[in-house]
Amino acid sequence: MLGALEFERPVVMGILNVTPDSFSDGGRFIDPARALAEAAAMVEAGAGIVDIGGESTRPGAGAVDESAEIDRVLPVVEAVSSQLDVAISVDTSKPDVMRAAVAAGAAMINDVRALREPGALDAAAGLGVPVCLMHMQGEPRTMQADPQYEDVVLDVMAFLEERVAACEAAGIPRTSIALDPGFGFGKTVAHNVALLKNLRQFTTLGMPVLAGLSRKSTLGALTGRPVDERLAASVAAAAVAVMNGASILRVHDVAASVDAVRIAGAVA
Ligand code: 8Y4
Repeated sequence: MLGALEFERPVVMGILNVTPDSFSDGGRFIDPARALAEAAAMVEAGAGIVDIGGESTRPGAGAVDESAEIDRVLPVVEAVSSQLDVAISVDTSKPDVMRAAVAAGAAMINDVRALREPGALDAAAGLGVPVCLMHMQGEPRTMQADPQYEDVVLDVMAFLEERVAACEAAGIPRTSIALDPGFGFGKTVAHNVALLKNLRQFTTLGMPVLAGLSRKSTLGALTGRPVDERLAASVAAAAVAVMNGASILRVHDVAASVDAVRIAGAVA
């Protein structure tokens, strides 16, 4: 389904978090049936991809053990893959999670560390599925402390070009790569605004651009709203991203985002 990453129209990627704060009783085990119902609602609302992730990469979050991440993600990938007609991306940086998820039906790897973890590049190359390479400065625990760039757009583009070269050297063709500036990952509000304003620059690299702005703190800073009141800001940001060339929009609120992406996509 995502064989070659080419998009005639922008596509909405719905976020399915399978961390202990979602679909669980607070413990280690999540309920795949509840996650599946959420995924089904996203597909009904027009999501073309469901992004399933078991590691929280929010600022300040700690690392997740590899077997715990597989225990969280695998039952949900299996349920969605067997029950729904939708492309699944797996949000992970870990080679064993990539292999297990693709074996269970995931069609894409979404790695916020751009395949920089040991073994990740070779694992992704061996699996032969498309990958999203995201830029992050630093590590989730500390990345928002004091992010610095010479020129955020040029610096992030240079990083992504280096990761594309590493992918090609490992056998992942450019036709299987999406690029993502990584909104919120080691960036100030000004950095995030500059990246959104100049997002079209990233399309000159010749690969589809993924934008993830949904509910993020930059939208809170620009609107003064808490995370649970950022729907309108998120939808507006998705529309702007499409106007500026984005092909994949990673969102929490699929139905509203699909409408916005359709309008922006019609005139982009
Ligand atoms: C409220 C809700 C506040 C969510 C912050 C957040 C991206 C991503 C994430 C992204 C790609 C997040 C896994 C962070 N963001 N993958 N993942 N691009 N490709 N924070 O922007 O959603 S998690």
